[in-house]
Amino acid sequence: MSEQASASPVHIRLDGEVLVVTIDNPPVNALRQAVRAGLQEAVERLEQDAAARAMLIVGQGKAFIAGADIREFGKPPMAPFLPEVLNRMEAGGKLVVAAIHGPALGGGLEVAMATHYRLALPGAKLGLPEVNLGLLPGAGGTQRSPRLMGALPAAELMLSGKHLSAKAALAAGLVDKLAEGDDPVAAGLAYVRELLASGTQPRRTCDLEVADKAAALAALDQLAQDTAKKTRGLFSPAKIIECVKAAVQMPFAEGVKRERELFLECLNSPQRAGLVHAFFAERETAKIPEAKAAAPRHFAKLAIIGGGTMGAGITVAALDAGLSVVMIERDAESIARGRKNVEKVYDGLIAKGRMTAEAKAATMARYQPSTSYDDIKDVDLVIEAVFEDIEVKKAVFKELDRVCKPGAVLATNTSYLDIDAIAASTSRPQDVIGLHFFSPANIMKLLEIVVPAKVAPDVVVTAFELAKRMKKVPVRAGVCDGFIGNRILSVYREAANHVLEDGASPYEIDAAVREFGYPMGPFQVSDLAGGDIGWATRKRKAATRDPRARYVEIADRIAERGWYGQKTGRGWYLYPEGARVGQQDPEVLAIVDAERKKKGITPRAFTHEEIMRRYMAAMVNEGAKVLEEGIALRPLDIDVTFLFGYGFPRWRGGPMQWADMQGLPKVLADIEAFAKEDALFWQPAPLLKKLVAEGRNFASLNQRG
Ligand code: T1G
Ligand code: NAD
Repeated sequence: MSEQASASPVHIRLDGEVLVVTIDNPPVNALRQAVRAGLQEAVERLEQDAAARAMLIVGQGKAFIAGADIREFGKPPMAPFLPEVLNRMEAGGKLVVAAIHGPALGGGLEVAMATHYRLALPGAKLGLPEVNLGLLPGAGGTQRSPRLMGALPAAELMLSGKHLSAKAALAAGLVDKLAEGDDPVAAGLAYVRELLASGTQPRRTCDLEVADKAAALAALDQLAQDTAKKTRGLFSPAKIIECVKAAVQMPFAEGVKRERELFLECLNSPQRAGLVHAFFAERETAKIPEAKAAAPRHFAKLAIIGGGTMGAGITVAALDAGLSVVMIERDAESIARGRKNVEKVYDGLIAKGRMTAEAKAATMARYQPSTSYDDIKDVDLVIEAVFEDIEVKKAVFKELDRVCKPGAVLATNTSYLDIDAIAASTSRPQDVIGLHFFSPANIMKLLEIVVPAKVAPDVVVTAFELAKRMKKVPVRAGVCDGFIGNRILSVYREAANHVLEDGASPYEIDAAVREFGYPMGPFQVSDLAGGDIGWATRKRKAATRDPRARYVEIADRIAERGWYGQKTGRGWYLYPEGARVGQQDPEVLAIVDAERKKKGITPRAFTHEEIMRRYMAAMVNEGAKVLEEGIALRPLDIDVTFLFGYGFPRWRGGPMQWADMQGLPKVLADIEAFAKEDALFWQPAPLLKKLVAEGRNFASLNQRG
């Protein structure tokens, strides 16, 4: 293979007159220090080796180069620095070519754009997704991409974080030629020799000019306004546009200097830490203890029991994953409604031009409606989504136990009920597991996989495999009331109720939560999901509620009036003529005042900051209890749950990451201060106190075993 010692993640060898440089840093050829050093060495070799007339860069494995090594961010920077290596490579007198057969992302595409010619194979994916990490391309990407693609297309590529296919990259001007196959070395060498044979000289991207500067600047100004609205609260998007403006207005050398300044601002922004944490956290949740102990069971045919809101959404997610589904409902009328709920999704896609009638027909061919459990004798996996009533669910699981084949996985989509009790209603508790989808189940990425006491490890692993097939983000959860998400939700929701009764209006609280970065506040969410669901939960819990605990009845007063939210035209807000955005309701404020008077509470003012300190303190404190009880494996599992299931602002990384960035002593101090008002509600989690006492943080519990 290489003349160069293979210890290096960069292999350099002369193939005739072409220096072939292979980036070999599994799993995705990230540009860690040794890769940058290897690349620099290759550039020097090209300059000095007379036998080398050109250089070809390729990636080993599935990727070309997936960018900078994200794990290096936040650590002391190490030379050589990518911008300098690329400027030297581009400036050289000999041809440099990149052959791209997989992901060329961020710094990876910056390497390619600094070469003189680019070839793309069918598997190529080109993009500058740094915005997803709170960053911007920091190795010349914001200056070279506008010169190759035009200012606006380049800015849009960087703001979207999207990946372009080989064909789209050719059309966009990012690559010069397409080739077939998946061997970048062979295709690359042929292309280099073609260029050499035609006497082609180096073409330096830095020398290119952005066309029609005035129009470009005007378009960027408009884009800046639109982006500010769309990316509320995000730091790096505006910086990206500023960089592209520099590419239009400044010579290359000055433009990259401006890029570096803005890159460092992004690097030092807390958003980068939050978004990088989210990037790795969502890739860690599937790493569960059971994965080492078992392999998934085979599954191709599913049964979904119940065709309501969740049953239909889960059916669509399964059909979209290429699986076959038998939907079971109680009677002919219900199954007809169930089928309609499924078809409604696809008809919506067809109406938007995102699906063809033929594709719908092919998908629905894998759907079988039924009212007879005998039709599911041969299914591999069942997901129950019937009424949230333990007796109804137990009856269904008894039926499943009677008809399903041995080894079939039996799952329940319950939101709160005791899965150990449901499992115990069968003769095969080892095959029973919780699969808690979120509404709408075909859209929401989160899947809480709830592990009861008697489940077999291969059933847990099968559930994670299903999540992967459905492109869901799985989180392993233990059995308790509400598992990870709904349990923590009920506590910070209660904290919001306390603030409501003590003086803040529901609209102020929602505004504070939106200002924090959420798309909606808790009262808007209640109106969206339906106030009747929360009411049913409160009534179910009434029997076991601690009589000493503070209980705010305002939500009950609203629900008693049948004001459930959007589905009834009013809830906490008014929704005239089916409006989706609510209007403040003076009658609600009157109800709030009346309840305060009943309790003799004199309302006081709350700042947004204080509202959020209580909201987040309740969330983090309950999160710590969920951790110490082993309901969640790691703090990152809680973070991913709230990022993908509860609208937590991604740039804050999740509640536990947020707490670390605040400093746990500060969060604990808040809880202890609030406990002076209500010691029963605000009981600091022992784990939180322990971490503070030991000077540690939640991140220390995320470390791989
Ligand atoms: N750095 C470090 N680790 C990375 C990585 C990276 N850039 N990309 C992926 N990994 C790890 C990941 O954590 C996982 O590890 C394994 O690789 C497989 O990833 C200077 C500043 C390439 C499309 O944003 O989008 O360049 O869990 O599970 O689904 O301007 O990974 O196995 O231990 O995601 O096949 C810009 C990020 C960086 C691309 C492959 N680049 N990566 O997807 O596998 S900033 C990115 C991806 C930058 C410059 C700037 C995807 C992928 P583990 P995976 P996949
Ligand atoms: P739903 O009322 O919309 O649908 C339930 C369906 O189950 C109905 O169509 C009903 O006909 C059917 N059904 C009832 N008994 C049956 C039986 N014995 N056999 C076959 N079908 C039967 O309810 P939903 O909102 O879809 O909730 C279903 C489950 O999902 C509940 O456990 C709920 O807690 C849970 N869940 C709901 C949400 C949500 O946001 N709606 C989110 C996560 C989980």
